[in-house]
Amino acid sequence: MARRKKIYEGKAKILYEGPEPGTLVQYFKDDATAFNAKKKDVIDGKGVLNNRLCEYFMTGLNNIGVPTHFIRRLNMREQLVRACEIVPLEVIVRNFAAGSLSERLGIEEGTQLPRPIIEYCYKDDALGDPLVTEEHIAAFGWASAQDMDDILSLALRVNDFLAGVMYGVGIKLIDFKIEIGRIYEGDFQRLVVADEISPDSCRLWDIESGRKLDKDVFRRDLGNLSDAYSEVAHRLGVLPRAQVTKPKLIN
Ligand code: AIR
Ligand code: ASP
Repeated sequence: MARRKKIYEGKAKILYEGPEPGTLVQYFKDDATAFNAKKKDVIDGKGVLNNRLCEYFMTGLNNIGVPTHFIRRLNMREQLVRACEIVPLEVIVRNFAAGSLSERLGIEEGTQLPRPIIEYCYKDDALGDPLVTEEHIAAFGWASAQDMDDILSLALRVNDFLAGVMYGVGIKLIDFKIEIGRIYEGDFQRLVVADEISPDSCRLWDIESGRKLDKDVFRRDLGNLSDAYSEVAHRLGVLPRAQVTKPKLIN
């Protein structure tokens, strides 16, 4: 069997050449990293959960008219996506203070923000993905003014969609990160939501208890990460609840 061509390997995913031109296969690994990969572990089943959850969110976005790179899920760990050129920015949307915003501005985690706050980080692992402003983005040509308008509108639509879906299952969307891809169609380019949307890239708190159901469980050693992700998947109906079958006594 011919070995398929690896296009790129990141911390949590691998991209392989797809079956047709303009497509890629996105493979979800079980690896978890945090703090720019200073903390690492392998979490059994994380890749499978993220593949399913990402499929769920991307399909929903496609269905409501928010363009994404997602085509279809192929198997437990892989999905077929459209090849795109990734804009070198991490686009973060925050509804409640947490993480680096709380640290930077001294705002208690969980504080509701007056409006969604959008932040941009320059995607560069060696630099630790530093926060940048639109001045940097324009000056260094990472995205045009028109791109930035489109990116803002995509980010806010994703926020409304995700916050609503999560609210429906008793989860508060604190913040999330997306990446944006460019797809060229003849003389035109289109911006689409790319990479992944999963509990690795969001902060999700149970509304009732405040329990964290996202990667902070791993970052802050708060318990079992795949239990947290499974809880999100079960609530969304992405995975059936495991049948708790007690051993049968045969006598
Ligand atoms: N994020 C940022 N870089 C990688 C990821 N996954 C996500 C975090 C969090 C949001 O962006 O998971 O949901 C904001 O992160 P922070 O650390 O800036 O507070
Ligand atoms: N995934 C990134 C890293 O490995 C950022 C994070 O989630 O903390 O550092």
